[in-house]
Amino acid sequence: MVDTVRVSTTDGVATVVIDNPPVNALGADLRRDLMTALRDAEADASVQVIVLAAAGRTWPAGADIREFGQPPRDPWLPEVCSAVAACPKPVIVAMHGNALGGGLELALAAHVRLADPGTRLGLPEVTLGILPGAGGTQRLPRLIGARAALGMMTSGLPIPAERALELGLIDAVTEGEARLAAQRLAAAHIAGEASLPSAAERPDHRMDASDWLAAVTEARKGLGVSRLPAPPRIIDCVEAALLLPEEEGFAYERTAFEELVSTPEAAALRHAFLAERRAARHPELAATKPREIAEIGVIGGGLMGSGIATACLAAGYRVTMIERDDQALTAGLARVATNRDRAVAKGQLSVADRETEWSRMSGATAMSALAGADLVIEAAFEDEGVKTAIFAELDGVVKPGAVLATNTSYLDVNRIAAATSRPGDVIGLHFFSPAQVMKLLEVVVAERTSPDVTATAFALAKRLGKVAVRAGVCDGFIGNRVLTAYRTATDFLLEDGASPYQIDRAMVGWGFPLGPYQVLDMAGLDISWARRTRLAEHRDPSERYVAIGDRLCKLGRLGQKAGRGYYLYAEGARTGTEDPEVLEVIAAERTAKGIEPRRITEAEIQRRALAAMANEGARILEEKIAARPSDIDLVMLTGYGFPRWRGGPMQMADQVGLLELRDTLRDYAREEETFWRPAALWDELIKNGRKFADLNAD
Ligand code: T1G
Repeated sequence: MVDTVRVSTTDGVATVVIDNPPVNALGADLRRDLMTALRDAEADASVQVIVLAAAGRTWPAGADIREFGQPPRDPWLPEVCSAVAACPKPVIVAMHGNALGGGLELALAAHVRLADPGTRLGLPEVTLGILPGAGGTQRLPRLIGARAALGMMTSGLPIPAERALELGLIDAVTEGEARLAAQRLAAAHIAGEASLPSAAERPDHRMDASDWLAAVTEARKGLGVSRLPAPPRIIDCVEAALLLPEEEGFAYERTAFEELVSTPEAAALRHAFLAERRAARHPELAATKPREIAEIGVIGGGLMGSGIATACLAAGYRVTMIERDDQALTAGLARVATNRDRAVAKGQLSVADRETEWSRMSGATAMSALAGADLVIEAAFEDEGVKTAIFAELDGVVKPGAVLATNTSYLDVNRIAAATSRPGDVIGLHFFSPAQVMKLLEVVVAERTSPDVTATAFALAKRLGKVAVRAGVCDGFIGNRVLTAYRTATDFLLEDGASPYQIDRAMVGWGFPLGPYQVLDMAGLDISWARRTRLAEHRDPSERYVAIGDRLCKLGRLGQKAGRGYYLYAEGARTGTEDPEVLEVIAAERTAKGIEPRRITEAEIQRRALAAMANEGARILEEKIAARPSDIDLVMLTGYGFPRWRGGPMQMADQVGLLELRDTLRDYAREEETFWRPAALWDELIKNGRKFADLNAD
């Protein structure tokens, strides 16, 4: 058994160092070792003060998320925190890195809190669908007031050490390492040269009950109708911290925590957290060293190219933009400049840093300017001929070992790679617009892509602050394939009797920020029309095809940009109004197909949407386009607005139940066999009593 705690005692000071990499998560073994160390220090007559510190890159970043959903193991974290608070000898905690969740709650139980200058402190439990369950909802408001405490706990956002000091959450931001400062303070206290802050000296905000209750009322009003169960319960716990005796307040918090930790929302949010970290793990990459990237070339200065260039520039790379002529280049560079000016306006970038950064940005109209690039990202017109010509030219320009990436959103990366003499250096990097904002990056690995090129793509994504998901080569990779299935299902419903407005309301009610037809209007109906047209020759004539979207495009109803699509848009409006003309087009399509419209419920819309997405996900897994179900979920959560607190289509399929969903698909397949036929994977999992989650091998 590896000891997770090291103790050393000098001149009456016991220093207890937590050492449980990578983030000192407060798992069961660490909690046990911490209790033992605390009790030993209490019992040791030579110890007068206890310093609690952590090794590695951070103070405990929370409870161990991987333990949730499993039977809890003694000692529970609240018990450890209570032991710290009840310790008869002063406990000084020395924080650094990320003092989050249970880690901050452990510090809240101590008598004195010191933090390194770069420390971030927070209670992010709400982002996991739960609440601080180790005394945070009781101790934090007493220390910093209910209003500030509620802000921290309902937002889940961390604050810097300096702000924590202002609030009274910590006693000092140390000069240099907090552990050394804590040991010095302990020694001075023992020598009678310094007094430790005492509980009596601290404000107890329970004294101002009216302000506390006002803060609770404000927080409740501010919440409105919360889709998530945790925020209102956090507010209830803070209210209880004032109104109930201490022990009852802690018990109330524990009950609320246990309610929340077993909710489907909490399971989904934990799933999303672990999925993000799992996505970068692929066995063949484990021992693969990424190539060094310093100079990046971006071909194309349009919306995508300028967004990609912005993201690379902001991440510290030297960036050269290539455009076909001076006019286009000037426009492309101006787009990047505007993007960075926005960052300055938002306070994300100082004017001085903006100037320094811009010195790393250049442009050219000749591909030869990329001779020194370590990576080239092509973001030219979405046409195979255009792209293969660019890659053929690049092949003769860039240095050996340079990585060549295409930002194509659906084209065959194998065919683009074949245009070069170095297919091993070619990969797909599918950014989402706006590329400087959207987190998702589909890393499209072609047949001959070298593993170190794939590793380079993941390393680039991490440096860009993106969530990278590995995809195989196919039309639509992962996200657009699942989106197309979702839209096909809703198009069928349009023909069968639903209106686009009813469908959008149903999907927004289910948790999407926008319904499928609102998204189509925003993106432009012509984009998916072009895809349908491109795939028309491959379409099975026996398959059901809904031509409503094509009809609307032919009427010039291309969406917001045309002032009308599925909705009607007043000049400059981004929110549309329902349009009877669209309903007439749909009615005409039904008549032409002899379809008698039927009543369709919100529940059916939501169920068909989920079934279609999960079934396409199962097909994507069977074809090995995605490595695991949680990668599919991650794509939909980070790139397509799937509600994070539902975890993604594969997580939802597990929660609904594979047997139920498989049988639903079978029922639908009786109407339209090809589209709704359940993938074979459903039967395989059901037969073995497994879920999609069982395929998410870490
Ligand atoms: N539990 C278990 N593993 C964790 C973890 C955690 N709390 N936090 C991180 N990891 C793993 C992560 O999976 C990855 O593993 C590695 O550490 C590096 O993480 C009672 C109940 C701290 C800001 O929500 O926000 O306390 O993939 O890639 O980018 O009230 O990790 O290498 O195997 O994210 O430098 C509350 C969650 C828990 C903080 C560091 N705490 N963590 O970011 O590294 S609930 C949190 C983070 C709780 C109490 C309640 C970040 C980070 P692997 P990483 P990073």
